[in-house]
Amino acid sequence: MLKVAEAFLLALFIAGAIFVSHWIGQQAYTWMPPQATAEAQRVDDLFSFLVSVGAFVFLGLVGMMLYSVIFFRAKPDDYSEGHPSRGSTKLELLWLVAPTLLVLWIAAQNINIYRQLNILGLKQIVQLPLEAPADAAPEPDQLKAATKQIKVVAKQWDWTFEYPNQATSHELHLPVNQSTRLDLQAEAVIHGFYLPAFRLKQDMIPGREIDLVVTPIRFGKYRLQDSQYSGTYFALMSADVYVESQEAYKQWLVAAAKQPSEVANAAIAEQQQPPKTLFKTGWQTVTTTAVAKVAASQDGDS
Ligand SMILES: [Cu+2]
Repeated sequence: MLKVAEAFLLALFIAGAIFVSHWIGQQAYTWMPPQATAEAQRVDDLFSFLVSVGAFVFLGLVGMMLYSVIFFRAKPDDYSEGHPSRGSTKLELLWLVAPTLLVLWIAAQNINIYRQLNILGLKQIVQLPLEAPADAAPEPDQLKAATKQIKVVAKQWDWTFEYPNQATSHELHLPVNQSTRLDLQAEAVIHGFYLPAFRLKQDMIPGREIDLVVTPIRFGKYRLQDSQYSGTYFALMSADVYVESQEAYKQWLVAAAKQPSEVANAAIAEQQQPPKTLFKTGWQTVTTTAVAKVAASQDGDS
């Protein structure tokens, strides 16, 4: 009878833990910035899944500890040693198999979401056969034909975006509800393309072109921030990102094509300020790529 009651209590506890950890996983959606891309929805699904799994393991372990403290507490005057339980094959097998299955499940979820995100980084480096077999009907969201391609160049210390109509700008403009392929290129050192609202973060390696497909779904202005320390003016390496209607995007492209690309950016402005130090050391400072280029071109003229 006691065994039945214990089994019932255990089942009740597991059901409760599943319910609570699922609820906590649902809350995880509110911890993130608003989802600005279709990709963000996938990443949030994965994050919510991981939070639920973590919550379930946490509740399970705390539940076991509480159960032991309540039901196996020593009597007030009992100072004897506890029974040294060792060598339980069943327990050791459980402790081996359960976490292994859990980790494999998490890995499978990650690869599944990664495939849907269509980030080519992994394929380029590891050449894993991520493509679905030719005869399999592709899932609608797996085949994201990115019609537009924008070249993103990161250099010390600014972002330059080159658009299909040859316009260049230090702002990233994207049409809403359309997949755009970003061709990420870095000059000189590693930079990181990081947009929290897009839930995308991709390192940019000099000498490598890494594609990133984004499908913005939410109008607005966002902030792109470099996520890899790239030297003196790293903190200033950020850019405005605009998600706008297809019409507005086309109009902006036409206007941008007429605009000469400005050189000035925060790093250059900062670098050109006279040093605010008490003592004039006269020590050389780090020149920004753009200043070096301007200086070189001026030398060429003279
Ligand atoms: Cu950088």
